[in-house]
Order: sequence, then structure tokens, then C-alpha cells
Amino acid sequence: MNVSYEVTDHIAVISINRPEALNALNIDVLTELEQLLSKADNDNDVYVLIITGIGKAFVAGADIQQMQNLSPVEAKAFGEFGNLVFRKIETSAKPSIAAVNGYALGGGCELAMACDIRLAGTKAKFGQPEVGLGITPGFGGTQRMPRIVGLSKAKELIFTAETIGAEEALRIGLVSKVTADDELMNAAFELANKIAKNAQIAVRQSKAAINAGMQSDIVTGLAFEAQAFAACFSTEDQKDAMTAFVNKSKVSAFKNK
Ligand code: DAK
Repeated sequence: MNVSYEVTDHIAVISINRPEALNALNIDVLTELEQLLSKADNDNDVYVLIITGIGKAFVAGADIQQMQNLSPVEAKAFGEFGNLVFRKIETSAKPSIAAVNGYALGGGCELAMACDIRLAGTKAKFGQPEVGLGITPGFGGTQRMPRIVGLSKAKELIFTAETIGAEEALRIGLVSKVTADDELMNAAFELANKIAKNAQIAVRQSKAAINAGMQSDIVTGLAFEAQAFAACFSTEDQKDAMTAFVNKSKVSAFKNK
């Protein structure tokens, strides 16, 4: 197994576990990742996903050994499958956190960017080295990076193939927090727990509205938000939480119904 999976208290931790190759993404890793994402998506007990890497890398990119001899047709299939897997994370109803523990290069940086929120340990390193290998980023880097850090910085990082550290990633908004390396998973769990104790239908509707709005104009985006807001009024969670507020109390746990 190249990817491990563990669920604790509504939080699924997906760990890329191929440390001998710095967790490089080959077809086996991508296939297992895709299967585990489906498992998490289909498990009603899972509210939040954490994706991390075992060893000194988060993911050091797509597997260069495996890629080097691909024909254009195979490269297309590889790229399409990777895109499908990363899009599955992005479009999952459930929020995802990348806990970036080390190298997040090429496909690794792209994997982190497909997650909703990124946290980094101090040893994390980010970059898109592809143009130095004679290729373009192929798992969404050209599309997601400018949406996250803005055009100028994304173009600078992609055109120069330079690697940046955790503090610089924080400064440009590529990650939302930097922690001590041995605190990273605690920080990820703390964040996941904060999300998990809220009303999951509302969290999921919020994610869907944010993502839909980021691909459209403000008027269309606001229409998505209005729809998401309205959908919450058919839930028991909205009724329970607002009734509790009016009665000066709080719901102890949401039913997620
Ligand atoms: N692929 C395969 N093996 C890798 C690897 C990778 N990306 N990164 C590291 N490894 C392997 C090394 O070959 C080495 O294996 P052995 O020699 O021990 O057998 C082992 O992991 C340990 O690596 P190092 O000895 O190099 O470790 P260091 O600490 O010295 O250096 C490093 C760490 C991260 C600086 C270095 O390993 C490195 O530069 N790695 C490559 C990083 C990189 O360039 N990543 C981007 C890959 S390109 C597309 C689809 C996808 C993509 C593009 C297009 N389409 C189909 C359109 C994505 C492209 C990429 O991700």
C-alpha cells in the first residue's frame, strides 16, 4: 500500500506513504488515492479530510522515472487521471486540509493546492519545477496557483521553477499557517475538529458556494450563495441552532440533517 487511511472522530487522514521515493506520484499512488477519496466521500461518518505525507516529503512531484518514457498518448492519460483525482478532492462535498510536512513540489504542490486549506510545517518547501524538466505543470498548477496567490507571483514561481519555504508560502497566501514540524498534525486536527463541530450541511454548502463563485462573476456567485443559504433552511440543524440561540443556549452536537 502506498497510501494509508485512518478515521478518528469524523476526520479521515490520508497519508501518502512512499517515502523511499519522497512520495512521488506514480500511477499506483494516484489509483490508491482515488479509491480512498471515494471511501471518504461515501462514509457518512467522515466530515473532514487531512492529506499529508510520510517521511521528509509531502509529495516531491509526479514520478519522474515513470514519466520519462511516456508517449504523448500515455502522458495525456496520466495527466487526465491526475486531474480527475485532484478535482475529486476539490469538488468533494467534504472540506480538505493539506498538512504539508516537507517537499511539495510539482504534482505535490498541485495536490496541496487542490485541498481547501493548507497548513505547513517549518520544513515545508513549495515549488513548480516543471519548466526545468521541459514540461508545464500538468495537475492544475497553471490554473490553481494564480487563483490562490495571484497572477504575478504564480507566474514568477512557475516561470522560474524556484522553490520557496514555509514562511514565504505564508507571506504570499499559499498556506494559512506555519507550525513547528512536530506540531503540524496537531494543528491540522485542531483545525479539522473546529470544522467538524459545526453543521456539516452548512459547511458543505459554503464550500460549494465559494468554489462555484470563484469560477464565475459576482452576480452568478451571489446567486449560488443565495441557493446555498436557502438550502440550509430545510435542515434540522438550522432550526435547532437558531431555536437554541433564541433560548440563550447552544446545540451540543449537530445532527447533520
Ligand atoms: N519522482 C521520482 N523519484 C523521486 C522524485 C520524483 N519526483 N523525487 C525524489 N525521488 C526519489 C529520488 O530519485 C531518490 O531515489 P533513489 O535515488 O534513492 O532511488 C529518492 O526519491 C530520494 O530523493 P533524493 O536523494 O533526491 O533526496 P534529496 O533530499 O537529496 O532531494 C529533492 C530532495 C526533493 C530536492 C529531490 O529529490 C528532487 O529534486 N526531486 C524532484 C523534484 C521535482 O522535480 N518534482 C517535480 C516533478 S515534475 C503532467 C502531469 C504531471 C506533471 C506534469 C505534467 N501531464 C501529464 C501533462 C507533474 C510534474 C511534476 O510533478
